[in-house]
Amino acid sequence: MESTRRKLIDLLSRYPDEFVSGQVLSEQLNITRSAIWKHMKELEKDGYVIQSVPRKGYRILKNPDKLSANTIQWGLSTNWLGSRVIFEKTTDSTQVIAHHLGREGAQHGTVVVADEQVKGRGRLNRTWYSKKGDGIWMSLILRPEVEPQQAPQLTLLSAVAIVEALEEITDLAFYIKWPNDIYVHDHKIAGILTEMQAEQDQINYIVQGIGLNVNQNREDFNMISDNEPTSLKIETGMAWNRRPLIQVILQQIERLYERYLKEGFLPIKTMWEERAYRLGQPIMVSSKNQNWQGIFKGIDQDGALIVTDQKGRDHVLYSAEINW
Ligand code: BT5
Repeated sequence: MESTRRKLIDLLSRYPDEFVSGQVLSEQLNITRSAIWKHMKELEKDGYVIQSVPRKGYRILKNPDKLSANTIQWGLSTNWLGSRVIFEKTTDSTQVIAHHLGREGAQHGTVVVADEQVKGRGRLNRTWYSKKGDGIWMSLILRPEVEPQQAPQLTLLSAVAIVEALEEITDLAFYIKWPNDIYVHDHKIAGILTEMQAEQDQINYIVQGIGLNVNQNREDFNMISDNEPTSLKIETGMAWNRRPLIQVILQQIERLYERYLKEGFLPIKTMWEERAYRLGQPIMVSSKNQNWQGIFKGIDQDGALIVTDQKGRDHVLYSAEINW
């Protein structure tokens, strides 16, 4: 966001119930009062509702619900994640844009957000429904200096971060279904899709897609037959503003990512297992065209799934579908 406008918002937000005079704003920002007025008009285009009263000054009546690169970045307290934000009103998939940017050399921490995806995708090219204005559909470009085989750990890392973010803003408990689904009350609310471009022993870039259902109603999911998804609105009975949600998620991911670089995967593994959906319970495993039942024991040092079979032997699975 243009830095003057960001400062302007910061100043006005410090006194939410008071007017701040044009004089004070112009002195603090070292610009003319007519420049202030022009900036206010630009902020209104971003969805801010600003009250301006002669001889009193300005105050913010409403922060925008509308997403834009500016509104996402204002108030975002990360160091690198989201330092560049690309926003699209509608697009096929934020993954496609992020891959394109990744190939072109976009910086680590670039974030692509869309209001609507018309070809949103999950794993194995499954459809990801991404209704306009009702969810968080975003892709992160990451350039981690870790081995390519460690990339799946980043899915687990972000899953923990998203759970922490959601628990920070709601009173609900969220769980992670291995490897990439976030669950609440036995229903899927979010999914993560981690895709990688790598040479033999080096990651070129990772595109990590995050889809989180926010303001959908139950009937918005009628077309999904194989599970019963949910949204924050369905679970909490109220609508949510996506902008602060995106910010908390990015903040949590950046925080955990830095911890991962310093301390490795072990702390993330522990946090993940604390939030694992149905840990210790019977599960159905589908892998390599075989279906079998076992007990979900946990994850290993790499983030692979450990399932104990009926003879008591542990199996370490790097890719599989699990069900109940
Ligand atoms: C995922 O795949 O859960 C990963 C979803 C990643 C979506 C993000 S949005 C931003 C970025 N851009 C993209 O195009 N994708 C990423 P998977 O585990 O394969 O789950 C897919 C299955 O979830 C589908 O087959 C449906 O059954 C179900 N599904 C589809 N849309 C859903 C939704 N909005 N909420 C919950 N479940 C959904």
